[in-house]
Amino acid sequence: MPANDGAHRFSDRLSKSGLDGADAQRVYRYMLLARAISEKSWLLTRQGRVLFSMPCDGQEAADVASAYALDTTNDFIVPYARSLGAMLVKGMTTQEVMLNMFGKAADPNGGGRQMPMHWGYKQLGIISMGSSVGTTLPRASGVALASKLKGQNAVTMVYFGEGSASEGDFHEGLAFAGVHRLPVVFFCNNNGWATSVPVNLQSAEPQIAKRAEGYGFPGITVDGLDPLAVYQAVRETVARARSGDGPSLVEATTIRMMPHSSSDDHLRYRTPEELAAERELDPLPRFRDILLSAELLDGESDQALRDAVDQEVESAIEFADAAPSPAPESALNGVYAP
Ligand SMILES: Cc1ncc(C[n+]2csc(CCOP(=O)(O)OP(=O)(O)O)c2C)c(N)n1
Repeated sequence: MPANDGAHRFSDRLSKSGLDGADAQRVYRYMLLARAISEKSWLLTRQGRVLFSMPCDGQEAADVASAYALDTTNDFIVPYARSLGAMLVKGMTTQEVMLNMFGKAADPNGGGRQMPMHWGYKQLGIISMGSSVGTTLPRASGVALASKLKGQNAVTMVYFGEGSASEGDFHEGLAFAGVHRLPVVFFCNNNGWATSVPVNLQSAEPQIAKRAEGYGFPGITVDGLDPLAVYQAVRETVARARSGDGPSLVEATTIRMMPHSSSDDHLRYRTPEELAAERELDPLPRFRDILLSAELLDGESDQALRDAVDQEVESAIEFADAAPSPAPESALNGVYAP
């Protein structure tokens, strides 16, 4: 086998996906950053310094690569709590993420009033999420309808898990988008779990993408651990939405390497063996190996990148920890009309 065989095979895959080498490096950096923030946020909850976190470990490839397929300045994202990678691609800075984690006044997601990892950043086109899972789907269809009526040529991407797909809101959101051929991409992270409920107890048909047919538009299942596959699939659905051909449902099969949230202990319903086996599928080392064999990364540049990402997260934590809390008299702002 020629020494650079890996590089050739990768450049084929890259050109099929529509990304170039510099894009692949950027996607990798976003994935590293999402992982570092997720891991450090978990530690902050253990130290009692932040209230809550919902780790995205295992979903970085899906979230980063899907958002990378959007026009980040014009399109809308309706996130859910595990969409951290997509938030970073859409332009939220590490400092802003940490202001949210610490509930500080300058948090653009809610000025300290939202729960940690409950995203919503108007200036970036990130529509405020809600804790009630599934309610984001009809709202995303509403955002897509508004953007269509306004002639904004924007695509709306909504993120949710397979558990949310069992809620009535899923049906309403998809039915409305299908009838009105709205420019929306429904992006389901199927990590196999809704808190402690496995997908087979949630749905007799675990392949969520199949449901799209019932609403009159395409549904595809893609390997959510492979950022190139995700990008390629989502790019097509985004183009379809933008050209007026209507919605799509993308199901990315992912893994959940950590508990559901900082309030959960997954060892009460999963075995250590199962978790260890899942960890072997971690999308980060897998993508790193591909970049190494494609010569888009070497041991030294990888270490430098990881150190820089670590440093970025550490200094954002220091910054957010020291930032002012919201003024007590502002507690009811945005809750009741003045
Ligand atoms: C309507 C509603 N029911 C229950 C909950 C509690 N809850 C929060 S997240 C979640 C599971 C969501 O599972 P899924 O959609 O698969 O996403 P995942 O967390 O696995 O990424 C549940 C039951 C909630 N927030 N809202």
